[in-house]
Amino acid sequence: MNQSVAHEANPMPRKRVLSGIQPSGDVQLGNYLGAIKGWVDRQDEKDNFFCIVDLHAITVPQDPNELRHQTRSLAAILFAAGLDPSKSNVFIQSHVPPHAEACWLLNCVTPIGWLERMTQFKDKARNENRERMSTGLLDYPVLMAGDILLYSADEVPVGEDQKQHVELARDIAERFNRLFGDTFVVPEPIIPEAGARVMGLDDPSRKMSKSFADIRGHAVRLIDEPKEIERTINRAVTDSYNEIRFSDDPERSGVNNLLGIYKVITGKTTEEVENDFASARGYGDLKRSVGEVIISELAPIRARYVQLMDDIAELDRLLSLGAAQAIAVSGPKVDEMKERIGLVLQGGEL
Ligand code: AQP
Repeated sequence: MNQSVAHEANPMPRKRVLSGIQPSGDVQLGNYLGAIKGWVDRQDEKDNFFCIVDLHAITVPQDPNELRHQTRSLAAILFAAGLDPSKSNVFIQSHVPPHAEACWLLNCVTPIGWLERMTQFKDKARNENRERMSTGLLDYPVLMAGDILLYSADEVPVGEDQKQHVELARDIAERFNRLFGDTFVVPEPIIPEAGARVMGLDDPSRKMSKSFADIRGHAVRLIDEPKEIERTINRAVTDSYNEIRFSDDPERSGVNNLLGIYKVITGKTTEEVENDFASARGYGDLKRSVGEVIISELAPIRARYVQLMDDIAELDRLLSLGAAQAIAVSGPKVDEMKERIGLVLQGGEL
C-alpha cells in the first residue's frame, strides 16, 4: 500500500520504524506524549509499522470482553490521533502469526538470566505471588524483540520506560546473528527528549500508566471530556515552594511534570515556558494553563475517536489492511529465521 507510493515519490529508502502499544487500559497522556504524538509527527519521513500488542496485554489477566473493546478502542485512538492508514501500517499483533512464532524461536536463544534482570519484570514480580504470575510476564521482552526484529526496524521510538527492552532486543539480535549468521538489523531505541516520562498526577514519583488510569487523579485519559481533564489537573500534586520553573528536585517533581506536559504540547523551549509563567500568581494559574493546552490538544482526537468507534466495520477494515502489510514483511523474515536454525520449511527451502 503505502511503501510503493512513498518510494516512487522519494527514491531514498526510508528508515523503517516499528513501535507497539498495549490494549491494557485507557490510553493516557504519557502514552500520547511519549509515543503516539511522535509517531504521528514523523510518519511522513518513515516507513511505519505500529502494532497493537494484544499478546503482550495478556501477560497479565484481562477480562476477555474488556480486552476486545480496549483493542478496538486503542486502534480508534491511534487513527484519531493522526496515524494515516496510507502512510502507517497499524495492525493487531495476534493477526500476524509470525510474532508468536518469532517469540518461540528467540526464546530458544535467550538466556533466562537476561529476562530476570529486566526492571519491568522485577517491578511487576515484586507485587505478585510467583505461583500466580504467568510465564508470559517473564517472556514479555522476547515477544517484543520478535516484534522489532521481524521488521528489520532501524528505529524503535519508545518512552524511557521501554528503553531497557529495546536494548535487550539488540542483545538478542546480536546473539542470533553470532549463532546463525547475519539475520537481523540491530535496532536503536529512539527516546523523545521531552515527554519521555510523564509522571502520575496523583504521585509524581511513579510514571503515569494505563493500568492505573482508573484511579482518581492519576492520569488524563485521551477520551476524557474537558471537564474531567480540568478536574484531574486541578487535583494534581504540587508542592509548597510556589515557584513555577523546571527543577530536578524530587520534591518539586509535580510542578516539573506539569511544566513538562505544557512544554511538549506547546513545542516551546524551557525558557519560553518559564517566561509564560513569569507573571503567574501561583499554581492555580499554572494548572489552568496546563489544563487548557491539554484540552485543546485532545478535543479533536476525542471527536474523531467517537466517529471511528461508531463504525467498527471500517475500523476492522483498516486493521486488516495493516495486518496484510505486516504479514508481507514478517512472514519471509520468520521463514529466514527457521531456515537458519535448521527447521525444514513447508514446501522447500527459501
Ligand atoms: N508515563 C509515560 N510517559 C511517557 N511515555 C510513556 N509510555 C507509557 N507510559 C508513559 C510509552 O507509551 C508506549 C506504549 O506503552 P505500552 O502500552 O507498550 O506499555 P507501557 O509502557 O507499560 O505503558 P503503560 O501506560 O504504563 O501501560 P501498562 O499500565 O499496561 O503497563 C511506550 O512507548 C511507552 O514507553
